[in-house]
Amino acid sequence: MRIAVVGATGMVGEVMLKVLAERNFPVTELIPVASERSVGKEIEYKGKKYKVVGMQTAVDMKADIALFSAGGDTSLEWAPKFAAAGTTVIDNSSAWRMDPTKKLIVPEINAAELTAADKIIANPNCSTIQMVLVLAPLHKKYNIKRVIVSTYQSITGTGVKAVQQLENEYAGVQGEMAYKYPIHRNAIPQCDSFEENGYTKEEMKLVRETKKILSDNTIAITATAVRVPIVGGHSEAVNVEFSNDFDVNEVRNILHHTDGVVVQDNNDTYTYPMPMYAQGKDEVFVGRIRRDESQENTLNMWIVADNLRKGAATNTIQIAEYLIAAKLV
Ligand code: 2RA
Repeated sequence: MRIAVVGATGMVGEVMLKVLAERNFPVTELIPVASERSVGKEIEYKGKKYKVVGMQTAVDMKADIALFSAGGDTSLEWAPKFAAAGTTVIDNSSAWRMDPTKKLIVPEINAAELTAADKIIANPNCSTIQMVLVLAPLHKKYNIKRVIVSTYQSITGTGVKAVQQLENEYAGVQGEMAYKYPIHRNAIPQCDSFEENGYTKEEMKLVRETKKILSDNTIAITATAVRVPIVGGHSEAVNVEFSNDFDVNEVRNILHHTDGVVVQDNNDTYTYPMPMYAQGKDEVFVGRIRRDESQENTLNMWIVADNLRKGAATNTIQIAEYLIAAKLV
């Protein structure tokens, strides 16, 4: 497979290259792509060096699949050009996610929706992916009425500038700010910009994308997204009300048998998910599973995942693996 990685020099792009190699993805030709200022830079993949090329050069090379993580504006401009050249694009930005003509895919949930006609496929937001992977089997079994989610999001979701800001603040030096406020010893209740309704874009991604992936607009969802000074992954406190009652042990068993989910839930052994231990892994970890004693048919959970892997790079590559296995590319 001729594979283009668009945004190859960025944080997610670098993880995509790492995961492609780890999963021994059938890459016959790698095309690292980045903005003009990075053209000519060398990247290494599986011990071999490749020169970064610009966008138009990459379009002209007619990759089979292009894995995009280059921001929404770049995706809006260039994904259609890659698609017109016959390349199937899997995009990590928010540009296409809510487009009614585009599929929003978590392979374990809805890969079967994909057809050969899908030439631009949207990868959901990282905080959405880890939540819906856990919610999907429970929705099927108990029917979700409402979700309340609070997120505790890694600074890697913002990018290199945020990681540098935290390191500067650790060192007590003033540097470029990724956020309006210090992130060291702080928690910032704003991820991305605010919308008219007073929620942030990050919070509304959780609301809108979850409904699209689960194909159910009747689910009521509200979210609060918070940035915290850690790097391992995103954590989420999820409260979910079902139409039907449930048994907590049955919930654990359902999740234990859900592809891509690992249950870590034992108070006696202090077993629960934490981003420090989720970092570098591809699974979504769930624990603190307990009935919400304040409301019937309602459950509390704690969900953690590496936002750069299952939240971005790995999910994207799993979509590409599905396309190949289903002979859609
Ligand atoms: C964030 N999910 O964490 C967003 C974008 N990666 O900032």
